[in-house]
Amino acid sequence: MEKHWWQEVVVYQIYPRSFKDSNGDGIGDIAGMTEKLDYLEKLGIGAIWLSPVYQSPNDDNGYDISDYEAILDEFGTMEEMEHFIAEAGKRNIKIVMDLVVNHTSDEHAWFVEAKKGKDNPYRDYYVWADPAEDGGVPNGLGSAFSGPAWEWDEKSGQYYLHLFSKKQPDLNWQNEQMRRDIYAMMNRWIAKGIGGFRMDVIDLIGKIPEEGITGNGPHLHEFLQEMHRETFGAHDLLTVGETWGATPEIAKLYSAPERNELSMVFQFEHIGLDQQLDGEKWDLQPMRVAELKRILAKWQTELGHDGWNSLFWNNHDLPRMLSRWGNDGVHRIESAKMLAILLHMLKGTPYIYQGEEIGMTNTPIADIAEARDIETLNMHRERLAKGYSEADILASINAKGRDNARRPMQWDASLHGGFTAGTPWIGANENYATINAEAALADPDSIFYTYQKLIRLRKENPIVVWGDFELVDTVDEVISYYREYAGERWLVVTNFSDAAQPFSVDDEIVEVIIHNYGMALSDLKDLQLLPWQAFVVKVT
Ligand code: TEU
Ligand code: CA
Repeated sequence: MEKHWWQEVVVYQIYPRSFKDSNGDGIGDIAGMTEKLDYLEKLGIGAIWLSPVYQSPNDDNGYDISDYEAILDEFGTMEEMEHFIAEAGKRNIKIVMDLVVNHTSDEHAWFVEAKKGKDNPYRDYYVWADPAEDGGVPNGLGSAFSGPAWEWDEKSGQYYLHLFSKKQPDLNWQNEQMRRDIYAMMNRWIAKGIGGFRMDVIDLIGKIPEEGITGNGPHLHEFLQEMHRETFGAHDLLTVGETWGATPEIAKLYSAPERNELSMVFQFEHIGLDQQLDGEKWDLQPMRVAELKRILAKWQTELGHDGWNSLFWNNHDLPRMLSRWGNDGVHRIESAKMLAILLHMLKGTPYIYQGEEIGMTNTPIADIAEARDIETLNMHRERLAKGYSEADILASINAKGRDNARRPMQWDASLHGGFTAGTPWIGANENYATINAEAALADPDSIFYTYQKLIRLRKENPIVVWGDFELVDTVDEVISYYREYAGERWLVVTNFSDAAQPFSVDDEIVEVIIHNYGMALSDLKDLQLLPWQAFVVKVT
């Protein structure tokens, strides 16, 4: 398999609204991000996945784009964006833009035109349908943000499709001219020297709404191969598709090199483990570590050779994993380091979400007035109407709400965690007084330096990038595996629990590579692992 730069780097995701505010308006901005490039260079990351910075009414915080080639006023100017790309490049950091082309904002010029009437040239850039026999919505398709996926347009007497908010009308990818306009826009961004694209819900662009098909539609891969040919295929860019429904077999269709589609995909099979099978994300069940182990191992072995894995615990849509499945209380430090070691020693490209590297935690709310995210606000309204108690709804929001990831990045112990000199658009977690980047940098034993070391290990040891994966058979709560490359063999051992766990193998330790508890390790026989203990050893 040909080797690429994006197989060897660690990617850092910035959610710009919450990363760093430079002008005191309480909203993160591009100048603020540029100020923090030295911090990211120190961490050692090789690319930044930048959530949308384009013009948007912010109905879905920028995932509703009204102009793909203008920068959101609150974030700054195109000149500042081009300066950011250049400054990142000086630090060997590539910028991976968020490509949101399953839908636009309803304020995008194309949709403004499309709504003018059925004969408008842009009408067919979107998905329209006549009412059903009873005058209601065309079919049962639902929005991810509650309610039907169809919005009535009085003027034309038709509905338009929106798999997300009604201010996010779905684009019609069957329309070739629309596709060509998207490719032209992508090429203009590529010409600015970006490092690639993260492709928002890209598995939905093959949808056939009249047949109720949304993900993995029949033309999906035809469109991606066309996009590859028409845009990034001529460049060595990182392209990662967000594909909620992917299995390893489907992931090969996206990432097998000979298919000329994408570098890799984000798959979410592990992410669904604490969701009731027949429920929504809000309907919780305990996560079983044995299941997590099985799924991680399956993706390592089934996608390890003819495709490429992305590796992540967190992003802007997910609660913070340290609170979700780790221990954000007495064992916050050890469990954060355990999560990092477990993930970063796997085969694939790891992604760090802003604040994960300093052990930031979820931020519970006591009142829905503290919530900002449209998904949460719509669910709150929908579940109240269905008779759920306020307490149950808030419990679900505190466990799984997206605002948990979107609280201001905690830079220091000053007001609002040093994120802004003004009033933040969303409150900071009060624990910024102790959990912040400044404190992390001053503490050689901090979670930050564990991430920094894991990134350095990846750069200095081919085994981490290219080594084969082999799962070790252990008790359910211990996830342990070998990595092997060119005669070298590393053993990764992690206790994914609050309790002591047994572990024993016959290998001899040649060298301790990393250890979250730090004390000496001399033997691997008949161990009693401490809560959240994690280490990597080179073995004979
Ligand atoms: O997310 C796709 C998506 O399906 C998520 O919204 C997911 O269903 C939900 O967040 C689970 O909590 C992408 C973006 O990452 C997300 O921020 C956008 O809201 C969405 O697409 C629409 O663009
Ligand atoms: Ca600002």
